[in-house]
Amino acid sequence: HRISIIGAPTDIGAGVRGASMGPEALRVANIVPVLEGHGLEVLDRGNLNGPANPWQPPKDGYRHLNEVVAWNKAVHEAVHAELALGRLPILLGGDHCLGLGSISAVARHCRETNKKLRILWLDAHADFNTNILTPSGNLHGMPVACLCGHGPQELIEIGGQVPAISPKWIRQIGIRSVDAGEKRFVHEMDLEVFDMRYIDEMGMRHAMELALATLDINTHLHVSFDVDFLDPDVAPGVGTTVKGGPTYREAQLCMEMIADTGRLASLDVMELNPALDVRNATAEVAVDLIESLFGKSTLMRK
Ligand code: DIR
Ligand code: MN
Ligand code: MN
Ligand code: MN
Repeated sequence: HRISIIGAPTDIGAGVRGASMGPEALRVANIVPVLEGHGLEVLDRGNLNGPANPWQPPKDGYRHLNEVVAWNKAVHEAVHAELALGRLPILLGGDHCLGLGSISAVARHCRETNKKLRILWLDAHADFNTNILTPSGNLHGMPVACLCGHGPQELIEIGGQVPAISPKWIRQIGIRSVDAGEKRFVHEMDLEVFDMRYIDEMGMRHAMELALATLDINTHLHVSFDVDFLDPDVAPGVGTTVKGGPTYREAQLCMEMIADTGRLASLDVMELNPALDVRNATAEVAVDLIESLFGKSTLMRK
């Protein structure tokens, strides 16, 4: 695959400022040369532009809705353009509200090319809130619901088809913080969630075997990697840490098993917050894991 890096420097959907610095921190942690080291052709397309963060309270259960729409439209067009060129887009966030723009573009591309879509959502959170259910009004807690057609019209229609995706296409991994109303909605919509209890009891290997079970030769696999997926001991540089996440080794196995499918076709790396990081260590761990996602392995594959 030929890779295109797209930076989206904003924290417009988050409750803590600083994810706007994520793209540059990932570049400083050498994301481009690391991928090139695996023989991949990488083009850094630079950063998208969008409205500044006005840091206002929520209105009707949404904070910064107009600005979130503007950023997501920019992300949607940029990601779709790379896919149309036959390239593999890596979106560097930015907060996770931009998963809507990215994945709606992937879904549109899959409709245009008759591909089956599977989405792995690696996160501490389900990101399945609505303006009624949300305790915060922060849109980074709502992108999965928006993709499934539950959200403000201006946002859910960005992909050109509502809903952009079916909940059946999503597998969530590493979940350990779901708000009360959100929990009922996840249950109602029957999302496939491999939460931390499942990973504790069954292991990351079994969780990933099931999460990847329905891939075939015609599948476009999208990975949406919220860096808060990782345990805060290894990844402190995020706005909403939740203890009890995957260890470094569990996260490596998760990425290696995805790489082994050979189906990865687009990626989001979201919520890295350099303002809260320790000497860019979280960015370095993220790049290390991305390297595994693109085929780094200790030994030759047999
Ligand atoms: C919480 C936090 N569930 C909310 N969400 C996220 O505000 O909706 N934190 N995504 O990263
Ligand atoms: Mn998230
Ligand atoms: Mn999260
Ligand atoms: Mn491809």
